[in-house]
Amino acid sequence: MKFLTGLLLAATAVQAHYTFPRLVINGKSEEADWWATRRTKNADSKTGVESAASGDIRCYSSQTASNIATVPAGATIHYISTQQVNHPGPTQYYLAKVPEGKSASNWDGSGNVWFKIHTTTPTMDSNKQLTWPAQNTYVLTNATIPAATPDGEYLLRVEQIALHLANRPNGAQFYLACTQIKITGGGNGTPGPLVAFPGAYSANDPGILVNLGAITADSYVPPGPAVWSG
Ligand SMILES: [Cu+2]
Repeated sequence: MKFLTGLLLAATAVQAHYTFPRLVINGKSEEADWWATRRTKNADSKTGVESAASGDIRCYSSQTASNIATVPAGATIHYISTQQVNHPGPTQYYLAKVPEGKSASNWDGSGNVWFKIHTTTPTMDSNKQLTWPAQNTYVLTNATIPAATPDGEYLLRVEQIALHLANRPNGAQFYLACTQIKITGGGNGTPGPLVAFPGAYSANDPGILVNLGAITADSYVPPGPAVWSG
């Protein structure tokens, strides 16, 4: 019996990590895992990226996806996780417009091209723990594609930053994925500020190197640029 309990605990520890293989657009999921979302390097291991300076911080992938998902501007989106997102930390969404002559199905997302469209803020729960929206569920929090986003192909980047070990350098874990999308019915906004991955984050950012037990909900500062809301 004791042996069995140990096995169950070990399995639980592995399942603490997660990947985001499916984008959901206005309530409709991608047809299959990794359909338009680029299969991430941790698809099997589920381990997070631990260095904000790593090339893996951009899309955590070494391959493209076979499809491009159509996303109407103004759409509500979220991702489905393979495991419960049980680690505290923000969920953020970014977009990068594919340059002329490239396609979402082959572009690598390099350069100062990424703008943030959504972040989440924590609350203090009754146990004095900082908790983020959609924590401990299989679905990441909703975001809206700003209506003013210009038409065209984009990479959509989702991340959830696990901060349970973030009180030591490179202790934060980044769980992320990029999806190949085509935005339709958009506007003529000028998205920004634009940042690069890697580059947008540093290991010492107050939202990355942080002791969650020592801050208030109001004082948490998520890493990266301000949100562009269109
Ligand atoms: Cu974990």
